[in-house]
Amino acid sequence: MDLQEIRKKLKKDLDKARYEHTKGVMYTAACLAMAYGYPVEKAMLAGLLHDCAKCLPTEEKQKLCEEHHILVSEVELENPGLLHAKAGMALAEEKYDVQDPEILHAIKVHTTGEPNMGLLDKILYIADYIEPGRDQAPRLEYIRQLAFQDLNQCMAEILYDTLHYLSGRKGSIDPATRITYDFYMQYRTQA
Ligand code: DGI
Ligand code: FE
Ligand code: FE
Repeated sequence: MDLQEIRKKLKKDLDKARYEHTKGVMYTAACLAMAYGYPVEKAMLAGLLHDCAKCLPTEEKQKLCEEHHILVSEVELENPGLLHAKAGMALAEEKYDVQDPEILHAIKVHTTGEPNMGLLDKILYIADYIEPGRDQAPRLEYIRQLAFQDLNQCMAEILYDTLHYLSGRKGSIDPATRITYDFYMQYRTQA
């Protein structure tokens, strides 16, 4: 399946806003891939598919994970907003015929991150946060610049702001998000 064919299918799976966000992530991932010497087409594919399961009902996301023998944590069951990452990996493989392990892994960890992420993992995580359609996060201008200067420091700052944001909302924070921050905080230069 080429990018064009995937885009056509995806448009039916996502609502309009999510499809617009998806295009933003795809092109932003392409830019970061250019800046850091990662294959551009692979980055675009990851960006295109990262939220492919986002608009499915919770039960279908759970079913996808079950069928693909993906372990789902308690926190993911209680906060179904988290489940679309793992379910997305399953759907990317099943429906969009993606076999590349780097792409599948980047989709899997795009919401919480994990310690010691690979280059594509970081490109996707950061692109998701900074794509041009985003306008809610604090310090976006700073974080967007950092994205093209230092990926690890950028990860640290995004995770810091994300934990801060999540702690002010109800619902539990996924331990994976904290563990990821604990790893990346060594790259923070500000106190
Ligand atoms: O799918 P997107 O909206 O593009 O972005 P995303 O995959 O980063 O998901 C963001 C959503 O996930 C947002 O509603 C907050 C939620 N989220 C991210 N980290 C955590 C979290 N929710 C909980 N409960 N715990 C987390 O650690
Ligand atoms: Fe997402
Ligand atoms: Fe997203």
